Amino acid sequence: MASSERDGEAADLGEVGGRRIGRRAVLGLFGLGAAGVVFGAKVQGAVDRALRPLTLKDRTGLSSYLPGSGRFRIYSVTGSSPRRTTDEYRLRVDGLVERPVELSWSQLRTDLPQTRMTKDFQCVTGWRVEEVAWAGVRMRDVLDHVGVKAGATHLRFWSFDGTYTESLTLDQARRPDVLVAHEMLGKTVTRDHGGPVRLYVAPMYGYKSLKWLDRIEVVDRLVPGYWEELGYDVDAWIGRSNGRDGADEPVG
Ligand SMILES: Nc1nc2c(c(=O)[nH]1)N[C@H]1C(S)=C(S)[C@@H](COP(=O)(O)O)O[C@H]1N2
Ligand SMILES: [Mo]
Repeated sequence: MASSERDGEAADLGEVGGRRIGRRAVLGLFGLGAAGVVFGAKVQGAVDRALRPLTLKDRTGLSSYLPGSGRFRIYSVTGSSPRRTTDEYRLRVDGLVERPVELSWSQLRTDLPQTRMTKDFQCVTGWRVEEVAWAGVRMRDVLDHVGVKAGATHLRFWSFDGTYTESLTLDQARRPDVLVAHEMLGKTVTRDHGGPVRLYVAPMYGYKSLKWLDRIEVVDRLVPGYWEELGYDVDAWIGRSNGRDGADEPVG
């Protein structure tokens, strides 16, 4: 329970094309320190409310290093970015399926229907990047490819960072805006952003969008993911979970 192990969405590896600021620094700004981590969502809500005037100001460019600046922060709970080339890459899909597979990069791009969408990305800590271009395969097309067996209820996702995990219900996973993404921001998902293949769960906070996707396991029970074990909501609907954004904001 050391606070350093629970330091928000650590480690923050910095920003793309912007100034680097750690979550610790943001919390420190408001004198919350590790309390923001221990009390999780409630304190985070207070942090976000406190940040709101600053985020508004941010639109004028006066404080572009604060959350809300429209830039991605690069997160990795392991503190590093694992490397896998597109040639080496395999996506394992197994568990309660008719035809377990290991999909290569090219199979993922040619054997399965391809989808593109442009949608926002929002981290539960308050930063948001609007109109991000994504391309990949809908999760439901992956599921149809392998054939889900009766009795299956949930999916588990594993990262090849060896640590991060996530979960979705089958119903959530079958939404048209849940993607096994191989392109982000107009090119192959970069290593720092979780390439070559990551999840993009559009209607939920960023922590559901697991990076460095290694394996999808179809199961018959909920197994909470990495952050969920530390208190984040399993159902991470934007605007409806973790006490943020007001409860009645539309999802999606
Ligand atoms: N493997 C892995 N996936 C992860 C994370 C992580 O630390 N490790 N962080 C999550 C969180 S909290 C967010 S907001 C997004 C951030 O994506 P980015 O690093 O591409 O900005 O990745 C999510 N997926
Ligand atoms: Mo996040």
